[in-house]
Amino acid sequence: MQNQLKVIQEKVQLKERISTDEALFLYENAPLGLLGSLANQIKNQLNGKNVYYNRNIHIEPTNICLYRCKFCSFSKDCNDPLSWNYSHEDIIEIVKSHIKDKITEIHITGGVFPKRDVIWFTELISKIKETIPAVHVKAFTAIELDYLAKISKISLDDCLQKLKNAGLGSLAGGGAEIFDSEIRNNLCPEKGLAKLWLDIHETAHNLGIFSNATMLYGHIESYNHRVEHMNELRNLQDRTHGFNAFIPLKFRKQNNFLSHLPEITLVEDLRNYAVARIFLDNISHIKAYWPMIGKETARFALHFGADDLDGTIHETTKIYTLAGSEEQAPVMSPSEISEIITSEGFIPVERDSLYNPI
Ligand code: V47
Ligand code: SF4
Repeated sequence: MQNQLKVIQEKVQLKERISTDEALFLYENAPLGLLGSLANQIKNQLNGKNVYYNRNIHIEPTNICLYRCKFCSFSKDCNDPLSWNYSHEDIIEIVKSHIKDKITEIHITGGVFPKRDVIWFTELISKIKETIPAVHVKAFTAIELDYLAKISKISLDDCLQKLKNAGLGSLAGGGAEIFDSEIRNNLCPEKGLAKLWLDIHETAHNLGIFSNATMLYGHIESYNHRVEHMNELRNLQDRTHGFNAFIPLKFRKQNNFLSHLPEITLVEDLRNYAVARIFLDNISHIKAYWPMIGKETARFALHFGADDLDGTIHETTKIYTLAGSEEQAPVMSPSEISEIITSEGFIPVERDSLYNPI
């Protein structure tokens, strides 16, 4: 075992890629301290002491969703008193209320709504860009896009091109969950096979639209499923170089069909950040998404490979508050984020959505 760890350590030193077997070996056998030190080495090679954040809000146009993923605490039927469904005007009001916060990014994801086509979304994006011309619109999971193209009766290429022309800047990383077909079929059969998610991101990258990649972990999957998932992402990134960041999303258990499962420990979260940083040698940024894991875990993650904390949020997302995150009203000012980063020994860098320093 010591020998295999040494081989991996040498590979990291020489900036060589580790194999899927080696990633699995790290998950199963490497001590936490060693994982942190290897992940830090790679983080330093890629980003130095920089830790990135941005000024952003999330808009969730609706929580009405046709699908019922087992891990989801967000989706509702249209007659549920807890459902919402914003109009363009509602959304533009939200956008206007955050002009004073100097936001540079608006992240838009929501349920798979039965009756909203590409015209509704192109008009929405155009109105947002009229309100704040310089803002970057990062929107849609691949799953939303697939449905949008289908109900609009156009090809995915055409759908993406129309959204890009309206001002779409990049795609959100959600909907990836776990690519293994058995697990995927068990958790979220309506989302289709992994190939669909991967093909949509590849199409977007080929049209010059960057995107993020996620992995939902800590539920019924094995280490091997996580490695296979990240391997698919690494292979696609080799072809397109279109992923900006990888975001591990920790399964939170409240108010969903998997509430009987325990949530995994902080140590497991940190091991996961570290293995991701070591394995995904071609994705520059690993995001510790603080509204989901909480500020304290996000702090720790900075020592296990994460170099991005996402943004200021301004209490605009409900996906994780409904699922039981520590952050029931997520908002951080730029100075609070900077203070966290500085107190952990790193350099805060405000970024735009493509990781250019502002
Ligand atoms: O696909 C849903 C996850 C995703 C739960 O691109 C859950 O910067 C944990 O796309 N426990 C949607 N996770 C969110 C998303 C996202 C979030 C932050 C940043 C970015 C980005 C994208 O949320 C879903 C699913 O994987 N999710 N329910 C839950 N109970
Ligand atoms: Fe709908 Fe997304 Fe929730 Fe699945 S995860 S039920 S697609 S809102």
